[in-house]
Amino acid sequence: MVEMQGPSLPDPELLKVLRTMALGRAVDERCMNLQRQGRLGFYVPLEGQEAAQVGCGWALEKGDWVCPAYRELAVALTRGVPLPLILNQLYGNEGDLSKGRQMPNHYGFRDYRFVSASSPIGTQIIHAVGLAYASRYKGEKVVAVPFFGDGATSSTDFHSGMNFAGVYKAPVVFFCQNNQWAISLPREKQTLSSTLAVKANAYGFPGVQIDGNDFHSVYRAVREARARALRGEGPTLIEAVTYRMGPHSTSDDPRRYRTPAELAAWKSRDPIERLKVELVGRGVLSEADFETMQEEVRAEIQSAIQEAEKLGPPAAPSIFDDVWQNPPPNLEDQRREFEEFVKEGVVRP
Ligand SMILES: Cc1ncc(C[n+]2csc(CCOP(=O)(O)OP(=O)(O)O)c2C)c(N)n1
Ligand SMILES: [Mg+2]
Repeated sequence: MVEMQGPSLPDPELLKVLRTMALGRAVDERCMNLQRQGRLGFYVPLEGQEAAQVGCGWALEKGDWVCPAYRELAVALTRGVPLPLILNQLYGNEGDLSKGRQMPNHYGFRDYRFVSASSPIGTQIIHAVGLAYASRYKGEKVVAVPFFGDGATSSTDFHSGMNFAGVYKAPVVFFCQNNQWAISLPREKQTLSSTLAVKANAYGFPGVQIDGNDFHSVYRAVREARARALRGEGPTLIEAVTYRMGPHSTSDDPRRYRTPAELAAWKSRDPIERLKVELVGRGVLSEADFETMQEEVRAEIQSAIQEAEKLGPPAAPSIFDDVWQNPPPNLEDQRREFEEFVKEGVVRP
């Protein structure tokens, strides 16, 4: 594992990093509870992966493409996606850009080059490779970053994407969060490879394994991979070693497949605590300052939730939108018929 020492950014910026990580964690806690209360249908937590997600997001530039899986909420926050927009998608309300048609967590934010989340494992990897190849063809100085897990390294799309990007030197930063589990399947049973990073050797470009719970290591590794890609030297695979502290999603119970001792061992390597302790140690932040930061973050979330819950569902006839640029006559007929039903009160507006 590559060890990188010392702060990567000036302290005022590290405070913003810590706040973003704390925001990600607090959104997670609230959303898990909202789902248990029946106010959200489903949620995918990221707890434990804050340094990996914020570290990678922080190292990217505005024009870079992000191709996430379903767990990358803290990456969206780091890219500057407003929290209310994220919450509106989780609620599937009338403020949701995808008009309630996607599962919670499967958002996309065009203005932030945050591509719609991929649920079929690994598909976003080849999307990113295509985006990177096309961007270079158009002369844009940007990279594309697929985010994927340890489990996704067994997908066919991982191999196709890695091979194509290697051969064509596409400006891709393959960002793998090895969080040790693919739902209930542990990393050891996923592959016999000694590391996931070593898989890059087969495709002829560098693979680097880093401490994914250390913000500085992640930030530096991504900056370096990004610069290399833009110099025309090709892709890099980064394996950020981290841990999924929560369940896979609100639909499973991790106590059925992993031990409390394992969880405790990883909790002692909590990425937020680690950055906080460093900043407190250097006198940049006090414990009281951190508590204030937490309160601010909680208040921000509370007000965004209140706003999201005020919004109703998307207008029912909007199901006819966005599929055809010029809808065929039979669909126009159906829309008119449907609008009549709405007027008569047969279906809700
Ligand atoms: C092609 C495909 N096969 C199976 C699934 C079911 N599935 C959903 S998440 C998941 C595990 C993915 O693990 P990993 O890539 O490590 O990502 P993580 O969830 O740990 O972030 C599986 C098998 C799926 N979504 N798509
Ligand atoms: Mg995993």
